[in-house]
Amino acid sequence: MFELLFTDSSFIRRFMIVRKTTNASSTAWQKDASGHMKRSLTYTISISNPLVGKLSTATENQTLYKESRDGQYYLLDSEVYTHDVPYHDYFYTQNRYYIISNSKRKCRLRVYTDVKYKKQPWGLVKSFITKNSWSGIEDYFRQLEAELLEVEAEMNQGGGDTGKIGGLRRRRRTYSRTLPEHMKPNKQYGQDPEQRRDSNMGPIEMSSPHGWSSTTLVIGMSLILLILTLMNLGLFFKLWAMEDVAHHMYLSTKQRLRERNEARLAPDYMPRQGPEYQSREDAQLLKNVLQDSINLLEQLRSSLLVLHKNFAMANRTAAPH
Ligand code: HC3
Repeated sequence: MFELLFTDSSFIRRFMIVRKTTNASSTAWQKDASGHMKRSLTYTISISNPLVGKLSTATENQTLYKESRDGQYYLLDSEVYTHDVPYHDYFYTQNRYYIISNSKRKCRLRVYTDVKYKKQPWGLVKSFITKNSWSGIEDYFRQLEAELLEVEAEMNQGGGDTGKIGGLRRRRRTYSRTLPEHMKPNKQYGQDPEQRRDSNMGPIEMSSPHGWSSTTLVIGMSLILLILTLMNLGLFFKLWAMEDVAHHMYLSTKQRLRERNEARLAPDYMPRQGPEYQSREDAQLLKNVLQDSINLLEQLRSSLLVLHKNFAMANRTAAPH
């Protein structure tokens, strides 16, 4: 297994062709000062995610720990840096490969993967990176698993030459695989990964680090969004009503002004109001207009405060925990 995955084997070359990985080159395994073996690879990966460019160069630094025992167990860490994807300067991927020999002809491979952050991005960006990285990583390891199973089938048929594909059909077998917490199968599919695979249930149910399934999260967020929408609708009607009030105010002020002008232009035989009375009436009119404006502004202020609160709530909901 170590040779298949971590040397220039015909398996890994074939796998690179399947993954449309090109321009691969690697340094030789070399012991470092602390006694671990190191090598680094560079290659160009092709990406099927429509949100990302089609190609990206990548550097992979691999460390084979000195605690490894040839033919018995291997502990290997690899850090993968993808250079030409969005937000590439924020993250890298850490893979830990564990190979343990079960018997002379059998071994178990475990892979642990984590998306590591070099600097902390804004909440939404972080969830975008995590989501898209995980889907690419999952896709890669599913394919690696399928190819390894194919090689195993070839070997069991007596071929033993891991370099040839030989037109074999994939044989399904029971196998176990340890998924990281956030990828563990949902109970409704049963605990056996094979069962889930055969039931052809579509995408695997993911759960958050807090143990909530993605469905629960989606339902929760939809509810919050619904409440926010209702609150915004309320706000919309309130503003509408305010516009109505403003219109009435405008009409009544206009009416009052018209009445006052009519009174001024009234014929001489009609009793006239003295200048003192008129200025008192003007002041009263102005006072009314000012009071109405103050009321309107206060209503506007409270509505804007509600809107501000809604935005803050929406931001908190959108940011991942
Ligand atoms: C999915 C991935 C590119 C492929 C990387 C591979 C599968 C390459 C071969 C290595 O042996 C294993 C490996 C580890 C990490 C994988 C990368 C993680 C993230 C990257 C995506 C294309 C990045 C998309 C994230 C985005 C959209 C924010 O840029």
